[in-house]
Amino acid sequence: MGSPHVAVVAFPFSSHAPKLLAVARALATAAPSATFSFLSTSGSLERLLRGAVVSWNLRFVTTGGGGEGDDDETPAWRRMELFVEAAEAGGLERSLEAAGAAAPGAARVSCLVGDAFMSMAADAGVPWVAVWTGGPCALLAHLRGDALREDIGGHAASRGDELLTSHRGLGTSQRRRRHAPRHEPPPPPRRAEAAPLRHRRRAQRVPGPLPGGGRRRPRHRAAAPAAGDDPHGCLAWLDHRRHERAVVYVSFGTGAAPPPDELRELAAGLEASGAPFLWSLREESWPLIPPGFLGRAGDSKGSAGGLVVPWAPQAAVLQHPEVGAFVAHSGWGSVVEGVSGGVPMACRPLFGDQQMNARTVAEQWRFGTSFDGLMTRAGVAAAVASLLSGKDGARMRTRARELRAEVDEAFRLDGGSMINFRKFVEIIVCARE
Ligand code: U2F
Repeated sequence: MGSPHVAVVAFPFSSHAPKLLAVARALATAAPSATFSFLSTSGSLERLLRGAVVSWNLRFVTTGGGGEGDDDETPAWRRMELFVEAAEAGGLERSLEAAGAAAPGAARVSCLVGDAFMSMAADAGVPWVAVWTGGPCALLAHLRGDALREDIGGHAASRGDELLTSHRGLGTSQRRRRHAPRHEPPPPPRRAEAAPLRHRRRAQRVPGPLPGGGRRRPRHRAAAPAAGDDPHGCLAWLDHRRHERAVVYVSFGTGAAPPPDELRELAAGLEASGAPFLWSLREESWPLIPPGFLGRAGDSKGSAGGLVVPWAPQAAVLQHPEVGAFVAHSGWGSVVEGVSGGVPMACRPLFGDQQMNARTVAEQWRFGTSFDGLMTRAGVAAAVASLLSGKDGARMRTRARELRAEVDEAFRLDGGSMINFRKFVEIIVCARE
């Protein structure tokens, strides 16, 4: 029996690849006697590895893309589709063979840990563990996809307000049918093909369990820096503030953005709140916010009330003692980082699992709130004031602190997450065809 060789396979779009790389790094450090190969496209690897220090037993293998690249002409959904098609058409298996050939002792891949969106990995002929980077309730909704579809049928719109109480695990916290993840509709001509709900052999594929849904499709963020980079001096700007937990941090992740009208309302609401803010906003959206707003916000050296940047080192920002509130789309990575930082959140879910994640924040974990529909100037100002210092927000601030303490506990050497992680390492290292 050769030495273990684990392939970690990324889905190279939005923040999926950095999340898988974090998994790969943790695994490689925990199992120094095993070889790990991280598979992603060349563009994705180039972005991920800029300045990164990685363990000696973690290797990088370029997968054929089809869909990946910095070609702005091709819409993101099409690049994703091309990428998945290429992987399904034998691309993934060829990459696994290449990883084996290049590994020490030409050790064949003995286990595959892959982003759940790479469901073709199930057919690769090696034990496969799928990593779900979204919220757990959304995963449950995907796994129960057939039952949900049968239950709701063509009445998703008219029955949207009904609670999901008949679905175990989904109906415990005010989750309604309209909160279930939806199939993001691709534009014609594929729409006609995708509309009837077909049975899908692999329930965890990219489309959600329900038809219809969000109008905005995720956009590829080709130029996003590596997660920890701070090219715009956000941490230094925070260091210069003097009032603990007084800053509101705003970010809508790496995919979609709120529509222009809402962005303007958000900007006006931030100003109206009077709270200092740090806003990670992609530069393409800057022309959409009111003239003069950026000027008034100031820059990283100024002492003005706000800082707008195209990218912030979010995880570190949310750990900073100055940050007291987080306005976000409730992407799962952001929710987890909000919890880890003990920062109460105001959620404006945009698509996919984000509706369910927002319910988790507001109704289940109760350390935040969710906008009831669109963001308005008054709604943003009120939410920010409440989270930072309002009476209503006191309970959420307390919950946020309690949850952070639970996270700290879970990540102690003998904590629940660490025990589970060590079990996981054992499983993948011992896995054999
Ligand atoms: C998709 O999520 P997103 O990539 O849009 O959002 P998150 O899951 O919240 O992850 C964003 C990550 O990017 C980092 C941030 C998160 O780790 O710290 N980041 C940053 O470092 N600096 C910035 O200025 C902006 C972001 C999808 F849209 C969601 O619905 C899913 O839940 C998610 C699942 O992986 O993928």
